[in-house]
Amino acid sequence: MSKNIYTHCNYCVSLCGLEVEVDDAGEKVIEIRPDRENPFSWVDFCRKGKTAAEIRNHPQRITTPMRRVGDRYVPASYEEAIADIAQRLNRIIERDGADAVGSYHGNPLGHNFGDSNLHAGLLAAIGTGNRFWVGSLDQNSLHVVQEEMFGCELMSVPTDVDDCECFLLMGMDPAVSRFGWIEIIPGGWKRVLEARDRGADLIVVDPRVTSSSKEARTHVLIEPGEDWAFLLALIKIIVDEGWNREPEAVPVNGLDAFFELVGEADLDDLSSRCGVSVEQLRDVAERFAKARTAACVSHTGLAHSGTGTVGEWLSQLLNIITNRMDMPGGKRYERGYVDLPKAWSMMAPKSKHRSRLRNLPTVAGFHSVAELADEILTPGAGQIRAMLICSGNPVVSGPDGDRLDKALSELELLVAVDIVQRESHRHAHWLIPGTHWLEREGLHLAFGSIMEKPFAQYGNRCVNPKAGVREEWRFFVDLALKMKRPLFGFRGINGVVRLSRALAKIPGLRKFEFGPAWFEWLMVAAGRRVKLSEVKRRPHGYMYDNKRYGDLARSLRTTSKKIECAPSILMDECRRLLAAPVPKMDPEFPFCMVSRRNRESMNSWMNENARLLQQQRSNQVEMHVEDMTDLGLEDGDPVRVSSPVGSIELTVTAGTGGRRGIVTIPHGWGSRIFDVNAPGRYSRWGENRNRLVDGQRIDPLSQTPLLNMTRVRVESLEPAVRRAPTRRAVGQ
Ligand SMILES: Nc1nc2c(c(=O)[nH]1)N[C@H]1C(S)=C(S)[C@@H](COP(=O)(O)OP(=O)(O)OC[C@H]3O[C@@H](n4cnc5c(=O)[nH]c(N)nc54)[C@H](O)[C@@H]3O)O[C@H]1N2
Ligand SMILES: Nc1nc2c(c(=O)[nH]1)N[C@H]1C(S)=C(S)[C@@H](COP(=O)(O)OP(=O)(O)OC[C@H]3O[C@@H](n4cnc5c(=O)[nH]c(N)nc54)[C@H](O)[C@@H]3O)O[C@H]1N2
Ligand code: SF4
Ligand SMILES: [Mo]
Repeated sequence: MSKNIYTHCNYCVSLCGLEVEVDDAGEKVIEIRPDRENPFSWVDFCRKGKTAAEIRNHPQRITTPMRRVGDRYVPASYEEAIADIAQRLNRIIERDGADAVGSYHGNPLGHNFGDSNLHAGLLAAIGTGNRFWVGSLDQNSLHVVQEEMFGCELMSVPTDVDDCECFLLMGMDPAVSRFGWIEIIPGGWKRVLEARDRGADLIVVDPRVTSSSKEARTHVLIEPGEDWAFLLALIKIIVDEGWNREPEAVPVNGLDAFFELVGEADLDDLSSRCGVSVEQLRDVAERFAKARTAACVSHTGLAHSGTGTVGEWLSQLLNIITNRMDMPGGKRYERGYVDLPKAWSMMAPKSKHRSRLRNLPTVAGFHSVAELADEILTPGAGQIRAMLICSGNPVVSGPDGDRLDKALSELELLVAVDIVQRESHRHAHWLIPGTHWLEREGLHLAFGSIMEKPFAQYGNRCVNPKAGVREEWRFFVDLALKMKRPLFGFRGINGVVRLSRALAKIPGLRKFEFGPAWFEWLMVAAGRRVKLSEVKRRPHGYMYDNKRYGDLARSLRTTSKKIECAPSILMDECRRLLAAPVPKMDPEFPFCMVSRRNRESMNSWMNENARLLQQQRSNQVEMHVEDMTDLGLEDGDPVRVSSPVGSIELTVTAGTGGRRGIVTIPHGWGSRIFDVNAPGRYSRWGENRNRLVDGQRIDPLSQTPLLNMTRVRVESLEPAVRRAPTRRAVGQ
């Protein structure tokens, strides 16, 4: 017998509603289907969601804590693991201070509020300022801009897709990656295409031809890294022509100072920087400004380009000066059902911590992965000696992985919490099992406030965790208790946790045990918009209100209570870019390497699933066909791609077009998965292109490494060293 459980997929922020058929015992997933009764979020359903149980049943899955003994791992109990880790961490803290314990967490942790909240509680208990996170490889530019303009790092304005009549999509490929970023727009791309079919204008700005750009009315083939110049040019044209409009829904400060800066810019200069003719700039500016409704949307293509923070700021300003902010069909703020700024200030408290070596501040409470290797490798007071890596793979997803790998190998203690042992965990002294979202339940309290509609869905547990595996949050809490350091740094809280655990042993009181449910109950009640019981009562999801406009003005957290249009750090950086000479081509490294995603893999962690077949062809170097001809290359030829920091070998293929001089290699490949039961045995797919990325080059404001702007050389491999294209490597 089987039963259906309704939940949502947790791989990407499309959060597709799912109908999961499981056996009666709750042990086995029989089939995963889209939940067509979900009123909002199932239409993106893809094979990653369909095959989710395969990751849960991964043959290399870690199902018990594993301790490294020599070159092998031996199983241990949680009690042994926690006692040993607590003792070693306390010893390091007593000897070298709390900053000697570092932490990195990756993307999947952010998909579970309970785990990420109590992970934050553990870090506060440890008291370290050396916190690193995936945001520095992803959305930091948005956090910087939101903090400066709205007064809160997480106050995001999703795109109001259904009413939009002119989309200007920059640095995103939603046909592949779906529409989400720090905006959750389930079915977003399909809804953009529907709007286009009803007559909406669709402009895509990307240096490559993509599945998304092929659907656009206009594809702007921009010079990578120059989106800021493109946006400033559009703004200049709009202001000069008088097409700008007073923002109706939001109070603003500093527009005059910003317009002064716009006046300093020269249109021809901006046009040559971004490689877009003045004629095309005028055309796009006019279409955007004159459309009844419009939205400029910028995503990771900008964030990874070195100038993404200024680009993101100008993208918000383009929306503001054309009256698209918190207006129908523009960008709309959804307050959600909890007070996110308050929750965020608890999870990522404003930190005055500065990095020891480069003296950089934190962004959203965390330092940049670009600094991590140096902070581990450089001796001196404050050197990181122990690391906790939770659901992340920074050796592959971040820059200069070889150096980070070396750094991780020199730690006194490395603890990895993950489903499997990947590249970043290979030197781990302890491997702690992670759970799969099919095995967890919970309401993501932060997602409601970046959702494009007032929608909430409780994630129901579909199957039991693998025997003996504890949810991550339990490990974080247990570790803080064992270390005798107060969770969240709140004195007395550990006693409350213990008391609740003792009470939970009494029949009928189990549900009162301390855990994520406490936060769900408290924060939803404090938000006073929905009742938790009502959300839980609707397993297909709950559209709890109608869309409304005007909340942004009421929610701004700047001192002036207005949107700050001319923050000094952004004005200064923009002026610096304007004054800087146009970057020259380096004859030794004449190509610019950018990234793209694959429909059927998820960053570095799904390219081993044999059922997701497309990936087997995808880890190739894509080049413009004319560039290939110049180098005497043919489709399928093996090539070496080198940058100043490394080189990799792959086969080449003719891309679909786009700007000449661009080399595209998807990220996320080349991560080994180790077999914890067979020392040294691993499997690996493809090559890690981020080995070519220099960790020293960062966007100065967001501290995001230039994952997209790597200067590379491409050489044909001599027939003597030709080898079969990398498919699957299995090693000892
Ligand atoms: N060149 C280039 N590099 C990029 C990008 C790019 O576009 N180009 N994109 C960047 C972006 S946007 C991101 S978000 C980062 C991602 O960077 P990371 O988050 O560091 O890396 P992931 O590849 O997502 O690795 C996630 C890890 O979490 C584990 N995991 C999955 N689910 C769970 C779970 O439920 N519990 C636990 N404990 N572990 C789990 C997986 O096994 C995997 O090891 O990569 C960045 N790197
Ligand atoms: N299938 C799948 N879906 C995913 C993910 C995945 O790994 N696989 N990852 C998820 C995550 S964590 C994230 S953050 C989102 C990211 O989602 P998106 O932000 O849409 O990321 P990409 O699909 O990599 O698209 C980035 C685009 O930017 C372009 N680009 C590169 N450099 C520049 C530049 O300088 N300027 C401009 N204008 N464009 C540039 C690239 O050519 C590429 O087409 O996707 C999510 N969805
Ligand atoms: S991975 Fe696929 S099924 Fe899962 S949320 Fe994203 S689009 Fe939906
Ligand atoms: Mo991401």
